[in-house]
Amino acid sequence: MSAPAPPPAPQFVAGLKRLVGACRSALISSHLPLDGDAVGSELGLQRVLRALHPGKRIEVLNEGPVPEVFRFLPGADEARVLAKDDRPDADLLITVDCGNLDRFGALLERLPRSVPIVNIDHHGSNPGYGSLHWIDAGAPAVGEMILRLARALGAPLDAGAALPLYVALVTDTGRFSYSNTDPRCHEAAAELLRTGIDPALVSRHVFRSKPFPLLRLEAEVALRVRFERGGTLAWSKVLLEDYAKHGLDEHEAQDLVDIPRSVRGVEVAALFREVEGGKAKVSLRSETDFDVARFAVAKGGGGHPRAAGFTAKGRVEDVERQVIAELARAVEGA
Ligand SMILES: [Mn+2]
Repeated sequence: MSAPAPPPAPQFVAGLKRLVGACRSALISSHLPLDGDAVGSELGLQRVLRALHPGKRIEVLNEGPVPEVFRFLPGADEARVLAKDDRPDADLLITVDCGNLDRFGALLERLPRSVPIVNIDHHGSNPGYGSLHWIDAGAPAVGEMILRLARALGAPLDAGAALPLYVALVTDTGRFSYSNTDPRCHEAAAELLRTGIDPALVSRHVFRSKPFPLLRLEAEVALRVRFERGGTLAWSKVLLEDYAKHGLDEHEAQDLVDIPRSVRGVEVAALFREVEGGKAKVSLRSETDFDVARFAVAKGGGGHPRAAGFTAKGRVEDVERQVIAELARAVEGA
């Protein structure tokens, strides 16, 4: 049996009401890369708060643009990108789907330290930063939490809010296929669909609108898949030169870890992504009880037990060799 998802704590709801009520200008933000849950939660929350506080400045601002596949969402065109030397005039910051404040480099430096931060997240590794936080590691997506928050705030739920929240839910659950897909997730989906939004339209925009160069990059990543531990540990990599070669923006290439992960027999998958500054980003996925979040947290990253990541210093080939050796040992010992 699965109990209905609990509402946010009354203290959180009261605190949020007080902060939003008292602020002049609020920012809603998430860190890069912006995935469907980040963008969907931002836009859904913006819609909810604007309905409750008409006339108040409530903006979505990120360090990068909303990815092309999510630009069909209402409000996406209005989302701001933090410009160089931009000092946003805001007195409240709400972060969504951000497990770690360290990943908010530039934006935090541009805001006065006195600006209160509200932290709404579902990463178990979230340390609870900010002046007010609501972390529910059992939530399938932050978008699902925003739905419960809207209910607790007494906000109307229209299709304009439901569409981004549905995108959040459908992307973070891998189209209702990952282990975080539970009854409450489908209950939330049902509630969102009742507003009249079209799930087929979402699928077409989000999952069937790939730029052809991305398909070519995915083919290359598939050819680079390597295995260890009898085919149960699989990984691949993306190099900086790949984006230029295929004429792609780095942010267009997400979820590539699903390529090694999708192979029969794979229990733990990794993707190594070369980034600027002599570093590599490592994405980890687990199909078993092996907790990749624990592994990632030990490396300064974070995530969920079955989906986590971290950034490592060094050449991507060196990071790859070292992390695979460590992963193989960790899986062995688990
Ligand atoms: Mn999420």
